[in-house]
Amino acid sequence: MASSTRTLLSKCRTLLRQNVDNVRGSRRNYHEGTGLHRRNFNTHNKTDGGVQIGILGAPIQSGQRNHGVQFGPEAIRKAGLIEHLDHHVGMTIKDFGDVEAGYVQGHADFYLTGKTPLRNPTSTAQANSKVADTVENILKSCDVCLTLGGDHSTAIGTITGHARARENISVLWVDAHPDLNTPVSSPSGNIHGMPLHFLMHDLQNERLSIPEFEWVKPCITSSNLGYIAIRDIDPGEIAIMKRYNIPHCSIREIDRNGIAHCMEKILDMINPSGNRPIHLSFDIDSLDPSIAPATGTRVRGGLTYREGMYICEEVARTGCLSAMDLVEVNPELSNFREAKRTSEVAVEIIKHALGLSDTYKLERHPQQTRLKCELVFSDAQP
Ligand SMILES: [Mn+2]
Repeated sequence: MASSTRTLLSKCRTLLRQNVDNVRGSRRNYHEGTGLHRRNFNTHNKTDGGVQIGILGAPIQSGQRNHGVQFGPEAIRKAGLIEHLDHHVGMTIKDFGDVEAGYVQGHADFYLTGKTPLRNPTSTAQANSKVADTVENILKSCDVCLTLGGDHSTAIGTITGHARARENISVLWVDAHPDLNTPVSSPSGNIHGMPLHFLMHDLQNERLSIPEFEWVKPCITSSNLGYIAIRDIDPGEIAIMKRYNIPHCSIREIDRNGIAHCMEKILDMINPSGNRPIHLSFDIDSLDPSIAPATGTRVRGGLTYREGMYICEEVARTGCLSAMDLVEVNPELSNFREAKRTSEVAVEIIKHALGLSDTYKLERHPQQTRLKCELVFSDAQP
């Protein structure tokens, strides 16, 4: 190798190391300096001194066209979700079962909205109305509500229920897609690509009058919403994101700057003072299809396993997780082994978001019987 090439390589390595150190340094300051993860807004109803996680299944499939996504909650439970969470001291799991999500396939309920009809608004709206009521109720007695989808239209219900129960929520949307279409801009007419347009204050002027969805009140603004890992974006969505300056880190930005930098940036934007209840809406298709193949809208070039887990660990670290969706696991879209693998990854995602990853050490306080989880469940007051 020529000596000039070696010198260049050596300079590159030095620069890279400095960059990594900078990112690490700012990360440290961010947490230690602001005390971000010391915030805790969940102070009610802790009768046993532990943390209560309410789990709800939302087997909604009417927001898209693939059969099988309604079996997501069952698949994730079968992958051992409850068993994985239940043995942690200081954590109580309440499984509220599944919401009744009736669906008449081929039901001709659509509206002419330009290019494509809106598909299945009646089924989707009715099921989500029940999800909203149930999530709201669960959050009266539980610290965190975990909803298992189902397709991503489920977020209409979960975010509505969350916003009814807690004030000033922020939403972190982890997904290959922004799911920000309006019924007019949508190329498919699938409601799982439009949940956010129902929920955002900024987009109400673009909202059509759809009687089934009249009950959905806007509850988030564009600055309360952050995207991470998006990579398959429709033209209408790009226009909306630019118009309202919606915080986002695309998969390309993760490539360029690393997941640590991106999480720091996005959390800082949607939860600047570190005390807002976070709604983590995790679409399994954010992960690369090689890791989570059993899902309906696979897009190559997704998050690695560790990037996905890191996102959840950082959310856990804030101490602000208040509700979570894990959606779009469809066990019928792949063979048995791949479906099982996808469901197991879903369980891992949930564990990491709840602060139970093996790599992120839990500490047992010497004087306490329950685990002191400095991630989600810190007792320290701001
Ligand atoms: Mn989605």
